[in-house]
Amino acid sequence: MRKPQRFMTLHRHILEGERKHPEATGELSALLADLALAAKVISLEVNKAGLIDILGFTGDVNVQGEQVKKLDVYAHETIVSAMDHGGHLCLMASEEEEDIIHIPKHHRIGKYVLLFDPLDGSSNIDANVSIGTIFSIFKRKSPDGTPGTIEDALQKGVEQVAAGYIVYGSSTIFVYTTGEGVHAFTLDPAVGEFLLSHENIRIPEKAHIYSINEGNYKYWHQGLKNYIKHIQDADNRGEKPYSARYIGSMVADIHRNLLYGGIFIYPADKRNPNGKLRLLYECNPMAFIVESAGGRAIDGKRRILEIQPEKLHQRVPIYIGSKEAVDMVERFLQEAEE
Ligand code: P6P
Repeated sequence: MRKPQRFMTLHRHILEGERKHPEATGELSALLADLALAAKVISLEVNKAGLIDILGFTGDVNVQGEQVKKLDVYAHETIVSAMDHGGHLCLMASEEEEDIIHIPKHHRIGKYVLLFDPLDGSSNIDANVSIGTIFSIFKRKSPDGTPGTIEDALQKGVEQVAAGYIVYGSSTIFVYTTGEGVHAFTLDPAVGEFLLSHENIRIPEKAHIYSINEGNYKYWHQGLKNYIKHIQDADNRGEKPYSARYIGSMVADIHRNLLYGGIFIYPADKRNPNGKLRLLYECNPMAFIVESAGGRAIDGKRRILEIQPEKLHQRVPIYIGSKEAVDMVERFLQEAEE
C-alpha cells in the first residue's frame, strides 16, 4: 500500500514544536491555531473582494443584505471575534484601533498579548496586489487574572514569544516563528488546511534586491542617497547588479526578500523623521521573523527589537533584510553622520 503522503499541517507543526518544551501548557499552540482560523476566514473574503464589482454588489449592502465592510475593518473584526474568547489573551491591540482592546468580562483572561495589523497594504486590494495580516505575541507582564494593561502592549520586541504574517496572494501563506526557525505553510483550499511548504527559512546573506519607494528620493538623507547610488553602481565594480522591487505592500515585499534575499527600507526622511511603519504591528514582528531567519533589522542606528515602545501607534524607520545589505546601509548612514 502506498505510504500516506507525509503532509505537515500548521496545527501539527505547532504541536510538535510545543512538545520540545515540557513546560509548555499548549496555550500558545491554541492561540496560533485560532489565528490560523481567522486567516482562513479573511483569505476567503479577500479573494472574493475582486468579485464585488463584477457581481454587482452595491457599495454598502450586498445581496445577502449584509453591510459590506472595508476589508481592513472586516479583517480587524474577524481577528478580534476569533481571538477574544479563547481564554489565551489578556489584551489585544490593533493598527485599526486607537486604544488597547480588553477581553470581554465574561471570557477567561489568559497570559498572552496579541498585537496585529489586520490587513496591511489594503489600499492595494483593488489592483489585486498581495496584502497581508501581521501579528506579534508577548507574554503578559501584569498579574495573571487581571485585565491587561498598556504596559503589556508596550514591550520591547525582544520579548516576543511568537510573530508571523499571512500573505494573501496567488496563494495564502502563513509564516510564523517562535524564535526556533521560520516556517511557511500554504493554504490548500480543497482541504482548508495550511500545509508546510517551507521549513526553516534562511534569508540569503547576500542581497541583490532592494525595496524602497524611490518617489521620496528628494526627501532622503544623504547617507541613504549614497547607499542607493553605491548599489546602483554595482555592475561598474564588476559585481552582480541589483534589482529594484517595490510592491508597496510590506508583507509581500518582506516575504519575497525572505525567500530570495534583499533589503526593504522605509527610512526616516526630511518629511517624516520616524518613517511610516508602525513599531508594534509591522516592524517588531517582521524584525523577529527576519532575525530568526538570519537577517537583521535596524531603525538606522538601533536594533528594532531593542527599541522601547512609548506609544501604541509609534512609527519607526526600518532597514530590514539580508545581513550583508543591512550592515552596508548602516555603514553608509554612519559615515554620512560623521
Ligand atoms: P508608500 C501599505 O500602505 C504600507 O503600510 C506598507 O504595507 C507598505 O510597505 C508601505 O505602506 C508603502 O508606503 O509610502 O511607499 O506607499
